[in-house]
Amino acid sequence: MAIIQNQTDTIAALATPAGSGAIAVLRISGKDAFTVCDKIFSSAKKKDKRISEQKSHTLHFGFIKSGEKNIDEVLVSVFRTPHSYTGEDVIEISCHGSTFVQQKMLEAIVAAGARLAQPGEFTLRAFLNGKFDLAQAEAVADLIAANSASSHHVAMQQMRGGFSSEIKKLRDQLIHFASLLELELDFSEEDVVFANREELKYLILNLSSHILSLISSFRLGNVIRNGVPVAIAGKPNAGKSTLLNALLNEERAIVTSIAGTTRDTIEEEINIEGINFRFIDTAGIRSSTDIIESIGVAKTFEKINKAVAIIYLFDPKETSYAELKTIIADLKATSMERKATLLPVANKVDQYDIEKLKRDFPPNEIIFISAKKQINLDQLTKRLLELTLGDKINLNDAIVTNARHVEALTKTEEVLANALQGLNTSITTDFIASDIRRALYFLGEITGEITTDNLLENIFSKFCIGK
Ligand SMILES: Nc1nc2c(ncn2[C@@H]2O[C@H](COP(=O)(O)OP(=O)(O)OP(=O)(O)O)[C@@H](O)[C@H]2O)c(=O)[nH]1
Ligand SMILES: [Mg+2]
Repeated sequence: MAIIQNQTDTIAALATPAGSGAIAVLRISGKDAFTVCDKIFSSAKKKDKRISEQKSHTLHFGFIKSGEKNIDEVLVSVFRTPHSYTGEDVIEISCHGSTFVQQKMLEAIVAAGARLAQPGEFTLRAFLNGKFDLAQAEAVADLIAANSASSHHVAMQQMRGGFSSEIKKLRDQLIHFASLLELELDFSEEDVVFANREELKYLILNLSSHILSLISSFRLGNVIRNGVPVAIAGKPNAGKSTLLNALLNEERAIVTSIAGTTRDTIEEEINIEGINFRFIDTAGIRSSTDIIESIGVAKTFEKINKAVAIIYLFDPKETSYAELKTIIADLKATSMERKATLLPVANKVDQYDIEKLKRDFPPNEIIFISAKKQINLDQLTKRLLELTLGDKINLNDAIVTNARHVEALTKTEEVLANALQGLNTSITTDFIASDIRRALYFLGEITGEITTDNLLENIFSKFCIGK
């Protein structure tokens, strides 16, 4: 609960990543930010210059001292409350990026009266000072972690308040009805009806369908935010490692004609049209007396279990269609707890007559490729994109990327369904009012109208220090 307390302290942290670089930035925020800086800063030109007397959004060149000794030549940026990231007085010191300088700077800042910030404490303060709502604050962390065009796009959208305004709209509509219902409860003796039941039903149906579509967007949102793990599985020698290398365009995994070459799993990320796919090459599935290979095969099943998509690669000369169907049914029954998609892919078609293969294997179920000769790999990646994203990808629609938000939306939808059932069975107003109140509560949790220390602690402790 530490970060929720002591919101009046002045805090400091390194804002750039640990390690050496061209420059590093240290950030100080809080009511004493300027006086802390005054104690350790001396201007290069004007000896009596005081940071606390400078205008907001100005830059000052000088030195940071530890006692009488200069630690480094720096640039100090001044942001006055409320026009700063946190909404408080903020100082940012850009210094040279040596780890030694960074350490000495932090020590000097702490000695001058600031304390070290907790993870996410700057953003927590920004939230508490109304700089943005909770969903926007969470998007800051997503933006920092974004590593693909789509995850960047969605995080930016959320940070700018796109998703929040969607939630706010839903909430505002409910608030109107909630207040009418509360009014009815106040006048319950007189048996008056302020909230038109038919309108309320219509509204709830509308909200529910909207919420359900937001919930279903999480599938895409999760993919965008976390990437898609794709396991490449199959018998030994099917060409799994060759496929990984071909997708990567690099000789990453060892390929030999000896069955059982790959023993440990190998994972590599590949960006396909803005989505990060993490391909996992696995040990070929067979029962083996070799201890190392057996552990490898066990790991293969683990990866199959966790993957969102599984490429089952086979050599059509080695595996008949009948056997393939048994293998797939087995995998689905024993090793795929989550609803993953399994793609059967026939490899080594460079060696075979494709027309004949298409008679033996239904071409609408199977993709025919040659990993070695790089034939039809684009068909495979296109299928993967379709499977994981569905056909309509519109990144400008509100997309839920955060598990916490889905949970709150799911709870909202549950209580709304309850309310609707109540309305249909003419249940008393107080029950309906209580459901609507709970729906408002859950929606409020997303944007932070409703918060608890626990919730805040949970969210902000996942941030990095300095953010
Ligand atoms: N002709 C042909 N040979 C291929 C193709 N793909 C893979 N091979 C060959 O098949 C053999 C096995 O390839 P690997 O990629 O090592 O197979 P693997 O599935 O990773 O095998 P394990 O790691 O033992 O499970 C190698 O000799 C490859 O050159 C292909 O598309 N066409
Ligand atoms: Mg291999």
